[in-house]
Amino acid sequence: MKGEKSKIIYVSGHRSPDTDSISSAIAYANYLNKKGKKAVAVSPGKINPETRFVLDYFKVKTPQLLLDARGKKLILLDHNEKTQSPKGIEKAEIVEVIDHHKVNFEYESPIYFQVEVIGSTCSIIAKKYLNNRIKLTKKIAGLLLAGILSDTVIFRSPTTTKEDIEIAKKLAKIAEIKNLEKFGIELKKQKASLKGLKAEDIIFSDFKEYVFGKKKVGLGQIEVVELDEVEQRKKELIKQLEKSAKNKNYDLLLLVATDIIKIGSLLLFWEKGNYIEKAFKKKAKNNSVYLKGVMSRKKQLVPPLTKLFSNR
Ligand SMILES: [Mn+2]
Repeated sequence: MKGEKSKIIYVSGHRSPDTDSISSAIAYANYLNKKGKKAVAVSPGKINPETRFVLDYFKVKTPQLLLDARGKKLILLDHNEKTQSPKGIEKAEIVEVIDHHKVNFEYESPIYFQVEVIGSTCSIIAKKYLNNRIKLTKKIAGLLLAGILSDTVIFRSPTTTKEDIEIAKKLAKIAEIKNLEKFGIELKKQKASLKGLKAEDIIFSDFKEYVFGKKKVGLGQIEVVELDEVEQRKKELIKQLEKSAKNKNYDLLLLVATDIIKIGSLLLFWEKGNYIEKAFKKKAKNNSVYLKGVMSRKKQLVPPLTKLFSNR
């Protein structure tokens, strides 16, 4: 490695990047720059329509793609499971992790590792600015605010904490966003339409993979303002889940369609065993089940599955 270039720290969120991942990466790279460190925000995949809207809204440049992390120095944000990291992570140097998900991380040397029980990674990054009195520009405040609203589903998700709301209010002042609910719905609507999207794109647009013992589980989530479009394409989506599960060797593959207005989720799935009914203690029909009040993958969907598979 030649001199200066190898010292750059790449700040990256998870694959199938969402607004929390992209916004926190841009804001944290900027924070490190302010502290005199060479850091640059990257995206390990295509920017989704919601994040595109946010970047355009606050006139922020799209981070460059990082498709191969091999040999690079990395800070991981908004995830800590290697299956969700940029490709090539096994051959990268990880220097820090900042996250708000369950921990499933191992590394050969000590690193900075910060996980908080909070609604978004953007909330953690915003606190760093506020606590260290680093000036928040309108752009950075706007990005961080969007990340909080997106991840907490405009404070509706059970992952939302008092702190998230307090921080969001401070950021909104700086970002000059007067109506958080209105801005949040506008942002959430960007991803909501399934028109023109292939079943496969719908399943994998916001997708996370988990390994529970020997079981491989994939969980895609979409947020909608009504479930009609999903209901209409149910058969097609389940067929695709089966196809993808067999191709990619999943024991359980799920698409969770979350209605952010009614607050509940329709689960469509393909499974090798009878997992869903057991995990959620609810009768399923034709590879689908509706769970009232459920909207958080990390707090309401992953824990019952983790429990089920660890009891086997
Ligand atoms: Mn997040």
